[in-house]
Amino acid sequence: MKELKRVVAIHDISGFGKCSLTVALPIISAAGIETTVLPTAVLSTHTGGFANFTYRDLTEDIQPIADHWKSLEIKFDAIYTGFLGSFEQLDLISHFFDRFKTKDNLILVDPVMADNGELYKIFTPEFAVGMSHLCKKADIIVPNLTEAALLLGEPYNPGPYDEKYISGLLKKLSGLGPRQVVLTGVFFNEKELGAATYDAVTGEIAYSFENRVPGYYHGTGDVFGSALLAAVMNGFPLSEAAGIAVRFTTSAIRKTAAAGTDIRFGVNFEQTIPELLKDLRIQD
Ligand code: PXL
Repeated sequence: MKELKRVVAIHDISGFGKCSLTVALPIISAAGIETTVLPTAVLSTHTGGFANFTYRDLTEDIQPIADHWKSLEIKFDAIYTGFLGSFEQLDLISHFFDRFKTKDNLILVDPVMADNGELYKIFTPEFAVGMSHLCKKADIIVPNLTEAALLLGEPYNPGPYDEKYISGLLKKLSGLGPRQVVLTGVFFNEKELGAATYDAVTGEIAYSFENRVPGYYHGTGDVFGSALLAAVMNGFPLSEAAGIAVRFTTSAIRKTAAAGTDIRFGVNFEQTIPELLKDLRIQD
């Protein structure tokens, strides 16, 4: 039996709509990794397309929760952050990193704040600048193309892209601080969509693509990030982990598209978990 690793996932709970913690917790746990959660906010649904969602900001709970864990001497093999509930949480999470970082553990920051060229409604340009500071403390960051532009203070490019543009972005993003960068939403033509990875120490750049499924499906960034972390924690090199996460996310999208589900309801990752476990060689 392999040693049981422990991740802390720091995202919101959107009760309905399958994103953030309702995606990270099942995927990472299914991959054989203990998952502690630190909720940043509680919403009735995610903010992407539903009117009148409820929003309870949990900023005030973060420090006491961290203090309690510290008093219990709890340690994490990885810290995985996503959607943060307020501007103040950027500083609180930065402090959390300082307290819980060890020489062996991994910080993965998904700078969740924007997609399709636009910031999510609840965030401001100042939040994007704050997020670029938080990324300095990460070992791996997982921005999409919109988030990458915001982190770098550059205009958004809707694509299609070429290798020169993508490798330039990867290197600049790593220049913010993280050794490894995974860029999602990369495409060189209209048929394929995937991710690019960069490791600043080895200099390796790699790409993983699958056939594009038309349409925009909600929560796919969180499905991708959770599967990526699950693969990294199971010992896969970053480029292979990205391939596993691209396959898993695309397969979940395909099932959702075939069922004709409302795109706001999230993707069918649940019935795709057996495929992920095969890819991770947890299940034959
Ligand atoms: O999937 C990213 C995400 C997470 N959490 C909340 C969101 C979104 C994207 O819109 O609204 C609350």
